[in-house]
Amino acid sequence: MGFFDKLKKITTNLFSGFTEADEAFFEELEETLILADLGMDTAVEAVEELRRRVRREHLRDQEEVRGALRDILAEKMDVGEQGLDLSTTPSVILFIGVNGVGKTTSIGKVGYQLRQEGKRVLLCAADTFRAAAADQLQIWAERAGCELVRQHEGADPGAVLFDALQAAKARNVDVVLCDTAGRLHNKANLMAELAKLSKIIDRECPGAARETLLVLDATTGQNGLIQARTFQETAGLTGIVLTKLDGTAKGGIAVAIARELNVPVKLVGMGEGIDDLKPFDAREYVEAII
Ligand SMILES: Nc1nc2c(ncn2[C@@H]2O[C@H](COP(=O)(O)OP(=O)(O)O)[C@@H](O)[C@H]2O)c(=O)[nH]1
Ligand SMILES: [Mg+2]
Repeated sequence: MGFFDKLKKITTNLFSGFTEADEAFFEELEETLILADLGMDTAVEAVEELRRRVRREHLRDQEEVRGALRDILAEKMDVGEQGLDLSTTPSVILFIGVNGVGKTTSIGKVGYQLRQEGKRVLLCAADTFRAAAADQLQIWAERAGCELVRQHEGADPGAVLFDALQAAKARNVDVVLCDTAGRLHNKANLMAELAKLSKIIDRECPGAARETLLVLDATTGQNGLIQARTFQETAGLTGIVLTKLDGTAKGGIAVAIARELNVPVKLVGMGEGIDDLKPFDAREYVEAII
């Protein structure tokens, strides 16, 4: 079962008992959306807008109301370009996020997809905090047919990235995918390190197309949003990779993220395999959940 099929259930029951868009319906809808992980603020706001639209446009039947709700949610998710900017050679994508969310795995998957498109891809093992991290990235590099730049455990992540960018320029690499640590001694250290990596890219590849993608585990629901705010403040995100949507995640978090952070979800992870990554399409998504 595909990702969008899984999501289809969210409001099915609600609409199956639909008779009219009365107060009871709106209340139940709000509750359903909160349970689906849209978060309180986003759910309340969406239902309020729907109330207004139903009144103003005299919407009556189920299909009209459903269509209006789809439009409202799609508008909330319309916060920027959903594709990756790979317009220069090299382009550089930093993957950031806390431990265990799926950064390394997502890099492997993105690398594989770019290879399928014929691009030359280099993975940069700038998570030097744990020895296993570079080993794991190396396995993905082999699987995906990507090049790899790594150093020893505990190496300066900035030095690894510097090497990777030099190699990319010398070898005419199309895309550099940079892994980063999810945990350091404390949060301030982690944020300082991300800022430093960003400066190295500015200096070594000025004018390069860049993405800073925050990887979020969808099963953590509203907690993911709290993490995301911290990263957004310091790292300046260009997009979200929402992982583990194949698990128990209800999926509504994608709407909450776009609305609260004003950052588009660009990719969704739906499993541990190399092929389990999909570009995110807000319209398709909204049609699947509503
Ligand atoms: N089910 C599922 N598991 C995932 C997905 N993405 C990553 N994982 C798993 O989550 C765990 C942590 O992933 P990893 O890439 O090491 O996270 P990192 O610490 O952020 O680099 C691994 O067991 C992955 O196989 C996904 O989309 N779906
Ligand atoms: Mg990792």
